Amino acid sequence: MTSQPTLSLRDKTEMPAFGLGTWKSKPGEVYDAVKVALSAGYRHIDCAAVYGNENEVGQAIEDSLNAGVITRDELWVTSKLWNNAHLFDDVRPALEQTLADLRLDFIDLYLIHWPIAFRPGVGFPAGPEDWLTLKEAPLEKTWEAMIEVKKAGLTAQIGVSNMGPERIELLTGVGEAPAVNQVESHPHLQQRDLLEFCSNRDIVLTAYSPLGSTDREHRKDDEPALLEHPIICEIAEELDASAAQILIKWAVERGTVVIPKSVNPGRIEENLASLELSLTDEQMKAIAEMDKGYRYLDGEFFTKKGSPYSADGIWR
Ligand code: NDP
Ligand code: 1BO
Repeated sequence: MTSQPTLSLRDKTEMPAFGLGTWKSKPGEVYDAVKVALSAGYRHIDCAAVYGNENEVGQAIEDSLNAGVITRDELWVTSKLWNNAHLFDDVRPALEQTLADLRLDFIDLYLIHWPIAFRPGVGFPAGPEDWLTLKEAPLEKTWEAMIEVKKAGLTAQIGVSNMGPERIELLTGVGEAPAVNQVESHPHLQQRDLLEFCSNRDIVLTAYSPLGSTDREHRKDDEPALLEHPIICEIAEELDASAAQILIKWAVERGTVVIPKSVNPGRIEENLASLELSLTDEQMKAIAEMDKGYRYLDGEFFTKKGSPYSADGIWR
């Protein structure tokens, strides 16, 4: 079985550096995907309440635990607080719902999903009245509640997602620095400054959409195809590997956690096998040249007419 690299968190907990993404994995597909992944050797599943599939993910985890495929100690489960539960009193119930869906007593990591707030009960805003500003739902209060759920043992670690240095400093000032920051990262968005900022503060960076998030709705016609990029394809040929495997191994080599999504059994195994590859310094250098600050997820869902948020303001 492929050996699993880990990254050390500030408290010396080892976090598996490779996991399975579950955004857009449909109910009806995600149960099998998680079971196949855990049987193949995956040790980390990335979830979120808003993905609408935690119940099925939980069923697959429970069945895999009961079948002895893995033990709870070997498994890392991340989930995320949705934007409609940022008010202090809403954080714990949101995590309790996630725990019930995942059929777990605790998760390994709970993240604030976005620095964006909606009114309680709103899945996605339909009008201006559905949003809360960060004055109305301050991230510091949300973070205080995250610290409380950690103290209560509902999650072993707490962290953030889609946040930049200004917000990380703000939350750190509340009393505890995030353990992890989960952000988009791949060769076209290498996040070098943010990676350095996080590593100087013992914050692990998790790279989402490492393959370019090709199954998203509302893709732009002109978005770059990472999986077809000539540099990636050339390295893939040199190593007798696939383009996806090069992208995944690159992310691990540069010291990030990476969580490619797949519901296809062959690709689930292929992605895990990327951990066995070795990229040379020249290959790493060639990929380093591909950075162009390109975001596949540019925050457009949160900056529509009536929203108090702006695209530039999200990543601060
Ligand atoms: P990815 O970059 O992981 O791309 C997923 C797409 O790649 C799917 O279409 C998948 O298809 C395809 N794919 C998977 N493996 C291969 C392969 N070996 N060869 C070719 N195609 C492949 O996109 P995501 O945006 O889903 O990001 C990964 C995960 O990161 C998410 O699922 C989620 O868990 C997390 N995330 C977190 C966000 C946040 O705000 N914190 C935002 C976005 C993502 P198929 O399934 O058919 O194999
Ligand atoms: C709204 C998109 C969330 C993906 O994690």
